[in-house]
Amino acid sequence: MSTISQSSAARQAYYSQIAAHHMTPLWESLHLLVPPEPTPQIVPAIWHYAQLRDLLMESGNVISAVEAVRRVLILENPGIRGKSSITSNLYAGLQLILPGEIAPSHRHTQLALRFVIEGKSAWTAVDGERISMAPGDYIITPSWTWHDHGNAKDGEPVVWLDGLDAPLLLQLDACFREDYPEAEQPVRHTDGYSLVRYGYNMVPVRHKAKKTDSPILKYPYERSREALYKLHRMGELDAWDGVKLRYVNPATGGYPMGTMAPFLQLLPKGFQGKPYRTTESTVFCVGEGRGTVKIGTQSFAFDPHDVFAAPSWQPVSFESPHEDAVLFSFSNLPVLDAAGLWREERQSSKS
Ligand code: GTQ
Repeated sequence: MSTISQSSAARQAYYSQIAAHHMTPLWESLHLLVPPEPTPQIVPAIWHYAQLRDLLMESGNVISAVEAVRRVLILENPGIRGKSSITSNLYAGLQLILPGEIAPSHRHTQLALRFVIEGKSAWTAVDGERISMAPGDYIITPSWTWHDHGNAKDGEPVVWLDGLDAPLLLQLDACFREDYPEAEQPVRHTDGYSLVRYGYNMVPVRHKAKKTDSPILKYPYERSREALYKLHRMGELDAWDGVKLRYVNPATGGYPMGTMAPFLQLLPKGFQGKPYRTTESTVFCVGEGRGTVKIGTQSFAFDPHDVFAAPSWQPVSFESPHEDAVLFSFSNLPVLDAAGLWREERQSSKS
């Protein structure tokens, strides 16, 4: 057999010929298409809330909630600016709602989570339930449910972190949206309804579990935090995670949302975590406390309400030398899990 090796000029001529037919040679990009391990374009990044808060508040003078529909500053990963993405397939933004404002009702196939950062006077209405928001609460807006947000006239500015699967759904060409004819949807249930029905290890007798989307719409911070602290007092401490729990759909035991998995973890004072890496892309938001996170080769000091992003397969480790820290996080784990693509490596030595 003879080996064929054309000059590069001849090859380029050939590539131009096939390009005219919308074709391209795999052999020029095989290494990119089928890499030996993940090659995320996103980079480890942190947004320091203390540095951003004034700018975020200023957005309240720039535009009203009604005109904006959602007054949100999108956190864009520096590795992929212009894509409205904090990781390859997750969206995150800081939403501000001022006293007396309504963010009008709509629904979309993208599902959203909220992690409340500051202020207590706002609510979100989801699927007929009016849900009050307090710092640290994790709130779900399931796919295709009407939702509008409001804030009391005599309230205070309220800020929360939005997490959406928007980049993934855009990639899948599966995005739909509808606007509700009124600013607010009718409220059928008061605050806490879904939590009472599903949050006590019982479910309504005729309940049929949906595969995705938890029937609990709000997981109050008090309860989630209490679980971590109680476990810690009972001696629980993982060398990588501290005390970490994942939020659950109580009716299935599975993820509370189809595409995003949320977590809460306690890093007790003095914690020096070992490094781990997973194929998840993860967004963290600091609920309380201070510490340091190492992501890949970068080290970031974090303070309350900071948001940071960890790319797939880069080692992550935490330290909280001076005080307890509580971190909320969400990742694309359910998608990886469904496709059998989740991998994890827990390194046994300190970084
Ligand atoms: O609150 O419905 O950050 O539709 C982006 C899109 C929030 C919302 C965002 C949205 C919302």
